[in-house]
Amino acid sequence: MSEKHLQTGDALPAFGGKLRLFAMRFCPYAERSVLVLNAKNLKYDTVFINLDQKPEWIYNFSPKGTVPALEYEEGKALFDSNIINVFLDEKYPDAPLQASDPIRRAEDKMLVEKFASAQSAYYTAAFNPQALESSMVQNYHKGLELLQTELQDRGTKFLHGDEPGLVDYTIWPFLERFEALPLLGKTDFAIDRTKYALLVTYMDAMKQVPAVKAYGLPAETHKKFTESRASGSPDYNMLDTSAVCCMRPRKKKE
Ligand SMILES: N[C@@H](CCC(=O)N[C@@H](CS)C(=O)NCC(=O)O)C(=O)O
Repeated sequence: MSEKHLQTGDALPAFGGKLRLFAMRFCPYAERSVLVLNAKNLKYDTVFINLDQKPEWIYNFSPKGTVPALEYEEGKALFDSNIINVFLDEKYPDAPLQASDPIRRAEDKMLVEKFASAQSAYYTAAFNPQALESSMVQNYHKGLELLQTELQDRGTKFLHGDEPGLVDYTIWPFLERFEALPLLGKTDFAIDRTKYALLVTYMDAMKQVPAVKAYGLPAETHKKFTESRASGSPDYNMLDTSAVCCMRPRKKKE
């Protein structure tokens, strides 16, 4: 998979007949959909786009120009990670990722909703640190405590059960990025291994899930991308090896 991000003026690659996800490599919402596609073992293509110089054609798939968007048939697409993921789970029902109990499904959605204030605290800390307020740090820790309590109450390895489900794949991309905050000097956002022992065990288990292993990134990489974005020039192509793969050392002239 090329990690190069296409930009304004770049042509839309030909449709390959598979599901096609429009994404940005460091976008947590796009990661949600990648994880679900991986968890379901679906065949798909990925097109990464530069969100600062968007290719014109992204609006044919996503009216607001946001990622992720999923082209499920040539020229027909869905946008928004939650809409895409529920669609994928319902369209490809083998190994369902949502709870069969409607109440539990609703509880999972409420958990994601309640966790959202920790997500917004993360965004402020990472990209707009001068606007950070102590209430946001509190909201962040409330979010972590909420997850830990939920894991305790549910008594399962993952929030969904013995295997991860939609609720886990929806929340995980943010937990993955939270670990970059202390590396960026935001020590108030560190996830203390003693206070959050159960949550840390859960995070370690998530890192071993094949869908996550195939796409997740280490905190150090998120730190580097965050720094580039916070400085005003996001380095979208920092993982793109296609540019260097074929550069062979030149033969010395005899
Ligand atoms: N609610 C949307 C949010 C998607 C979103 O905000 N994606 C960001 C990248 S992480 C984006 O596309 N930003 C570009 C823009 O807003 O123009 C979802 O869950 O898919």
